[in-house]
Amino acid sequence: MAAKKQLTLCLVHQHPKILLGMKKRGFGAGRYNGFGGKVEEGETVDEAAKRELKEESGISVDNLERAGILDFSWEGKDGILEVHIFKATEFKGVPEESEEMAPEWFDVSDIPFGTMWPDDKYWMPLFLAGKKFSGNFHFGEGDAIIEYNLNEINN
Ligand code: 6U4
Repeated sequence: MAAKKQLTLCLVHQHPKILLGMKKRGFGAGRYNGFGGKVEEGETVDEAAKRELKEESGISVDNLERAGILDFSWEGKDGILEVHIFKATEFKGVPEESEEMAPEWFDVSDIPFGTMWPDDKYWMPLFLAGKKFSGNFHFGEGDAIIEYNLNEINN
């Protein structure tokens, strides 16, 4: 079985607003996304999510809610990204631009799906509704979705 790499993704949701960031460099540059990155050795997924949120947006959170786990894979490429998606509703500090991300608030009715990962529009409604989910997306040329599964998790 292909190795899985664990990543975090954290979105702040203060209804009707959601905090996203324009990724300035690295994987997914040019797209709006939540804040996150690789889980490092010796830290838990939750710790990684809080650290990445702080590093990339300048804000701190005490509590993170687990929202979903999605596996991403690419046609012709080895390896799977296991992305742990978290929701924060309260935070400390002021969102600030970092070397990696430029934070920006959006109304939930105006989320820039055209400039985001193509999977986001599938799971965002579940995320915004406070539902938990799991699934996987398989991408082809130009990160087009070839196949996906998405399930709501009850309880
Ligand atoms: P570093 O090591 O910081 O240079 P970088 O290449 O910038 O790494 P990384 O690995 O830190 O990126 O983080 C990638 C981020 O993109 C994580 O928060 C997970 C997220 N991500 C990856 N694939 C995604 C996808 N298909 N949909 C989505 N987020 C995705 O919404």
